[in-house]
Amino acid sequence: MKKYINPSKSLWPEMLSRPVLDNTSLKERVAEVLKEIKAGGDEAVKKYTEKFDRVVLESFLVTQDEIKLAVAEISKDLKDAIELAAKNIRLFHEKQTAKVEIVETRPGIKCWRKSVGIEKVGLYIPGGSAPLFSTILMLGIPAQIAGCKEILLCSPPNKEGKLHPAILFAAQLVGVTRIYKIGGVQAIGAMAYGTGTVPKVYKIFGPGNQFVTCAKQMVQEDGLAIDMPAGPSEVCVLADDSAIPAFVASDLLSQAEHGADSQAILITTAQSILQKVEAELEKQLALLPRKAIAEKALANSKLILVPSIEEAIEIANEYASEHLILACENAEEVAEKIVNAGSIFIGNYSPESVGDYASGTNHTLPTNGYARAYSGVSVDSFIKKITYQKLTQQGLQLIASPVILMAEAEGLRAHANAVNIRLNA
Ligand code: HSO
Ligand code: ZN
Repeated sequence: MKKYINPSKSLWPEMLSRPVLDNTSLKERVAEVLKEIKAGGDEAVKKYTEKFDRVVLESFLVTQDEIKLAVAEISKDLKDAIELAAKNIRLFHEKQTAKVEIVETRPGIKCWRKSVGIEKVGLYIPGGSAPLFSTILMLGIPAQIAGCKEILLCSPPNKEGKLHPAILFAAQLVGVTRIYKIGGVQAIGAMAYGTGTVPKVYKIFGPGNQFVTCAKQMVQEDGLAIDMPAGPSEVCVLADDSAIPAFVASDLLSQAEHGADSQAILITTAQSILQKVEAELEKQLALLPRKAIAEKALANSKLILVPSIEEAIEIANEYASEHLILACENAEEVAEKIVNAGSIFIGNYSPESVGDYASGTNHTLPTNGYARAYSGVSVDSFIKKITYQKLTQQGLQLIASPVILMAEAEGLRAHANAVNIRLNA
């Protein structure tokens, strides 16, 4: 890990830079696959599933029998854990719905706004080295609360043509309506354009590798909505001398084990913490099954020593981390001073892992500095809000003259007429 001791402000941009990915060579290949899926539908999906996932599938749709089998396959303990996590996530997200309020702006002029679930949404869940079934809870539960009617899920099949049983269990638990064994760019293309077996959706959610992310950006150009621009996962820990070095190191490593391009940043006001965390990192890293991945991620990571907590806060706001852990005195007060972060973990007993799985908050969060302007996924991400107005004849009389005046001033006579014609009727 690169170390910065009392870095001057001119060093901050380099110090807080994220690993940059070059996707220019990727774009052409992704565009080619998307084009084929759009034109060829299921046949093209089949071709690319064979090419990339190395399996020939007769049907991509997961059957009820397959789901039953998978549910029977996973242990009771894991099922209970997933159910408990789902319950907490549901409790937290249920409070995100707003009730309709009618505002009478003038007598006889009523306005209101209603949330309506996006009818058809698609969730993408990567396969690969770690099947993150927890993400199904994070996307499926808010989709269900929002009232989305069709919730599709795509995930790449393994070489036996199967999905991980925990993926199927989580999907049926949160009310996913159809599950497909389709991965990568093919999955994004199938959900974006529709095929014989996959209906077209209006918004696509979920993490993925560079190819999937690139495909999501491309279908967005074609008019589809996506959850947010995704990048490698990251954590920032802000620690003073009240932090516990072993805890801090464990948090940095839990981020690092996600992927070689993950980033973990420690900002501390205490020299001794910096040294002890470094020693702990070495100790804990050696014991990790995903050591090789975590080691690579640590190479992109930074240890920063600053003279004051105020400066640490300023740097944390500048970095705008996806996850921010506050392991310091008066952590709740410090949290009040944070304006840029995806999700904040307050105090020594709030590791990122709890938010990743089961505290109740959502783990689909803005990366790559997007936390300056974007929020994580919530029920809001699955709804659009329709506004309404209803005027009585008297209500219309009340605002007729300002509307007519403004319309005339904009040179829009037909607008003025639409009011006048009613007044004179
Ligand atoms: N930290 C990841 C989410 C995750 N962690 C899933 C474990 N499983 C991105 O926020
Ligand atoms: Zn995680």
